[in-house]
Amino acid sequence: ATFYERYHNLNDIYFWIERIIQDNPSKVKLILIGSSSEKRPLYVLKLSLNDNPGKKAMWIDCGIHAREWISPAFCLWFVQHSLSFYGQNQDITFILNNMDVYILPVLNPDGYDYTWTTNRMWRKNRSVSKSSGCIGVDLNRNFDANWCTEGASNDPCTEIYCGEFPESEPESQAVADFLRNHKDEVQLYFSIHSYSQMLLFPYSCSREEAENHKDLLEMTREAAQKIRRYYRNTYKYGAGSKTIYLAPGGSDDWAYNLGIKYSFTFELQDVGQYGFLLPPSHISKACNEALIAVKTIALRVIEKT
Ligand code: 0X9
Ligand code: ZN
Repeated sequence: ATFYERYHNLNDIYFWIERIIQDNPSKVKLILIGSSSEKRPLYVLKLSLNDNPGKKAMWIDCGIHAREWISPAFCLWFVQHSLSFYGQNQDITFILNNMDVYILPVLNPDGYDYTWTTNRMWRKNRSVSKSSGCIGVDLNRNFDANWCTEGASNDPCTEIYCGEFPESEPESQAVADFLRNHKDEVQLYFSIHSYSQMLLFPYSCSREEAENHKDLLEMTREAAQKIRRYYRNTYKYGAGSKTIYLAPGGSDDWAYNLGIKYSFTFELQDVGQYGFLLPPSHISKACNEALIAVKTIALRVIEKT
């Protein structure tokens, strides 16, 4: 198996980032957007393969939930694919000629490291709640989108703890600050999770329909169809609240309300056989499925704008 067909611990991912920057200095820039609650750096890679003036951008974050290892693996896969196939593959070339890509490979480094050293099933970040002594905020309940209503918990000892206030956590604050500062540039937002094989879009924080619901539905329908056709696998698609469950404070809904009208959460493989413990032998197919979905949607967004 190649490097990209294995899972990597946090240190190896930091080394990988360094190597990617060194080997591709004109194509990839390193941006430090903040640090985690245990003071680890939060690095974003900016892929800019073409200097078209006024180019727009897409954002992809991975690893917001610590135990969803296929997610950081996808971010690495995406970077590798972009750098290897720009100028070779028609779709990725067209996409990168029209968009820069901001990639955050591990949004929750403290939690990710903890799943490698101590508890494989950890989900949240690693900040300590003063009142209870319990550890961790669910970073995908900590954004300012109907924060801490039904589908989140204000009990620090639960897996879906929303935090003390919106953006109370340095990880969610760093992402929110970066996107606020780049909101005129970023047109398309992806957050990568596992598992359950779903292509989701706003809203998850309420049962309301997004203003461009029909567009989003059509884009995810087409992406799911491509996955079925090319990889013989089934992904559900639809608004989060109806397709998975009501869950407020998520990054996708927050980004949508900021004005990023093409905002998606992908749940990658599988549907529960291995769950979060997806074997490394499945990485390649899982990532290629997600890749074709990202490409399909990016092409549609470029077409519309
Ligand atoms: O509950 C979540 O945060 C996501 N599912 S997971 O099993 N990976 O934890 C779904 C997120 C969907 N989007 C929002 N809730 N905003
Ligand atoms: Zn998740």
